[in-house]
Amino acid sequence: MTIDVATGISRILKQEGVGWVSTFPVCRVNNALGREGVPMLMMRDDRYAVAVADAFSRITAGSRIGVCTFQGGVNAAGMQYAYAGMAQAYEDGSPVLCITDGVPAGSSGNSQYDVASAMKTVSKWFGYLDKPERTPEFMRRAFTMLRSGRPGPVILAVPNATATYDETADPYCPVKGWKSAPDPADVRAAVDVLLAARDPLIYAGEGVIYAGASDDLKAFAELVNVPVITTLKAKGAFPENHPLFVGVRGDQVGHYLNKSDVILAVGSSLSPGRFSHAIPDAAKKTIIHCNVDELHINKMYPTAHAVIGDARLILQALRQEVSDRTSGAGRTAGNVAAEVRAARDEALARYRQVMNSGETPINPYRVYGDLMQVLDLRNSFVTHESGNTRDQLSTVFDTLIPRGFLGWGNVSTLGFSLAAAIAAKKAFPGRASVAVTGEAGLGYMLGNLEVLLREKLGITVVHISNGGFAGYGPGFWGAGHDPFTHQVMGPDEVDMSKVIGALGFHTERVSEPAEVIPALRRALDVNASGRPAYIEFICSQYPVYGGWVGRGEG
Ligand SMILES: Cc1ncc(C[n+]2csc(CCOP(=O)(O)OP(=O)(O)O)c2C)c(N)n1
Ligand SMILES: [Mg+2]
Repeated sequence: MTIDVATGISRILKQEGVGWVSTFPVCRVNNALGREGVPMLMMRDDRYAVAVADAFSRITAGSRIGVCTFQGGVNAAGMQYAYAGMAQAYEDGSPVLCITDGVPAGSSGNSQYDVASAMKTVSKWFGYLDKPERTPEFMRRAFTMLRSGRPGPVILAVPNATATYDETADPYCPVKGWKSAPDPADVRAAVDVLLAARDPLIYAGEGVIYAGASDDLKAFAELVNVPVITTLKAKGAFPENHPLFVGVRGDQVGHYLNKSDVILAVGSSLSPGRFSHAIPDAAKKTIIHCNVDELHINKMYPTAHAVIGDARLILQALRQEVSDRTSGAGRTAGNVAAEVRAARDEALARYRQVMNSGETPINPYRVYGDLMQVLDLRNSFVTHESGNTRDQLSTVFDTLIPRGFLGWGNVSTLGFSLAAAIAAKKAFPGRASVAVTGEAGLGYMLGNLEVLLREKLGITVVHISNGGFAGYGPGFWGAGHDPFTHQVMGPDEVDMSKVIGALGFHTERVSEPAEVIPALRRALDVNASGRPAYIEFICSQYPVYGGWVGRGEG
């Protein structure tokens, strides 16, 4: 049967289990998606079309691939605006499928912006579908790359969506994706080092979540009796109420990074970043680096032992090896759990104190502490924004299940939290979904709030309303690193709860600490009936949070 390329793509997406596609018009595949019954989540700009699909892939750990479409081709306005979304997905290694118009044959070189070279800088693979018959082949390749190896975005450009081909000539079969197991010799070498270590530390990255290896990480950490830190993006990969959990950031994390002699990194690139810990005095430590491929091995620090493969298969192999060598007893060490607990209690004391603060303006930690009380932490989703909400929440917010909290942003593009909260609602409709933002993130998301009303997405936006870009301004923490660009119109000048309330959201403006919990409860209640909520908490600027450890400390 002869079909056009757009119809072929739509049918293949259905075969691949794609339940909806986020978009901002126009893309020439969209009408076929509509005809074929693939629902479209129409965002209000192209960047958010990408970000929602990207976040869906993250939140489902790639088990359900997020797909988006946006305008490309000769008139690539949509693509140019979507670029920020793709750059974020690429930077963070998210397996999202982006479909766009390709520059038609005969039109290349006419516009200034070079689609192919731009797209190649933000994708694991950029496919240009140059012949209609190649539709199944390109889709197979796309899903192979989305479901195997190191995660990253795939971009498919379709120059002629109405060209036709014979659907029966190359019937499409869904791609399962493949994993690789580590070399047993590397596993043995890693275990030699680990069992001889004095103060080993597990450094867990987001690869653990993509591999579905959280339970394996827990079982392995318990067997070897080794404390665990997680990266920002892996927050939740290890249950944060576990006795071996050290933290994501905070003095206790620095303490353990400094004192460790062996670091077993799993599912983390160990890349030096603005929002990650370096390994202090790395030359004096032994690094075992378990990763899905070689890209990050011997990057920045010499890797003493690499173990290459899928994080779950690696953790299972390591566990088996340790178990065999110790007759199932595991590694005996002192009372590691008690030491971890003491280090956490000491480092977190000052945050726990302000989580109970009765001061006004409200201390932002009071909002976070109350949020933890109101939510069922095993059945909810919270994410942060760029700015202090990221730094504060990643220091204190207890995450008990993978993706109960989404940490994001090797570089953090303001506004992503709304996309993440939408994606979480789509992925787990029964879970409460909360985005915590400052005024800058809110500014980015305003145009997209209509989507929540139209789609009846019961999400709560928590605004830590502090009238400025808190990390930039002058205050009790010093002169501020950018005081000239710090202040915006704050709660005294504009009442955002009225602005957003006029749109149709349930809104409240809260200035009393005692009102935080009741207001959050009311918001979550209206969310349950599909109505979005915005709560403005009038807060102090309180840029206090755990730091990231640098290379030289020790
Ligand atoms: C797209 C983008 N541009 C610029 C930045 C730099 N940036 C990071 S946080 C921030 C301001 C945050 O202020 P606010 O939202 O009020 O949060 P607060 O720290 O006060 O809680 C800016 C401009 C960024 N992260 N993303
Ligand atoms: Mg602010």
